[in-house]
Amino acid sequence: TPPHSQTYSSRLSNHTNPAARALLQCIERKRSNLCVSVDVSTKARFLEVVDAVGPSVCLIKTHMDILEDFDADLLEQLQALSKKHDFLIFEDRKFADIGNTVVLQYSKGTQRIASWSHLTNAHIVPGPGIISGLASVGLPLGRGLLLLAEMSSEGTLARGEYTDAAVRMARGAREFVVGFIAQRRLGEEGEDWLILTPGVQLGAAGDTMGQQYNTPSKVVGEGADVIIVGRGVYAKGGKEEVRAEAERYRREGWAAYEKRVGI
Ligand code: 5BU
Repeated sequence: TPPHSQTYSSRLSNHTNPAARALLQCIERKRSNLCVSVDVSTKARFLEVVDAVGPSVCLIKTHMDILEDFDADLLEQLQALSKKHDFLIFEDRKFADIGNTVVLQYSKGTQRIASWSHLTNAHIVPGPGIISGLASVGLPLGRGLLLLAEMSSEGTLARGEYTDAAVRMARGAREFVVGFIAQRRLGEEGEDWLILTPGVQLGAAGDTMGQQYNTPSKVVGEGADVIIVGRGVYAKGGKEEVRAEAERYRREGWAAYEKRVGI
């Protein structure tokens, strides 16, 4: 059976990367294939949203470079919440430089991304050197990488042959590359890649800057293993509303998964 019709737990045996395995296990434990993208710019709001959605998610996606008051304490508190609520962390940094530079960006600077982020992602534009660079930092720490094979935005150039090239590049680094950011299942039948899909919202077609939305049931039906929802969850307002929205997306995403695998 292709990964598309397998349960998350049965797919564990297809994965050796520790971050991929931890994610699959967390998904099953919490019955959640929801990742919330917390794109807010203050520490107080960031921690409020993470604490509110924590019980409903398997993964928190960050853009740590948009925090105005970023500090070491924020990372400590995020890691404490990750233990309290049982979720993994994915820094959506979209690395895009030569190997030597991404090594520095991933391991050093003020954020030391590799030290706290279980998953991160990279563009394939530079060629395979970007993967070997990131792997030299991430593999010893048990981290995993997602390649950007497709994007959700209108007019994206990441399609067709570009997407195929991303899959080929991933095959050359199977230990570290655990899957793709994509809008649908990628790879051949015998391959098991984790597919994480942004551009998900209920009741909106897009925003004013090119974002395009699909529903959880649509993208999970197309092969998404994890749905990534940002404003659909946190734009609603206070902590209780945010908590309720996250739970609504968790239920939708899980129901779509059960339908896909037929359980
Ligand atoms: P939204 O509020 O649900 O639209 O946020 C989507 C998030 O996913 C946001 O952090 C984007 O940077 C991210 N994203 C995306 O929207 N589309 C893509 O193709 C990729 C990332 Br890759």
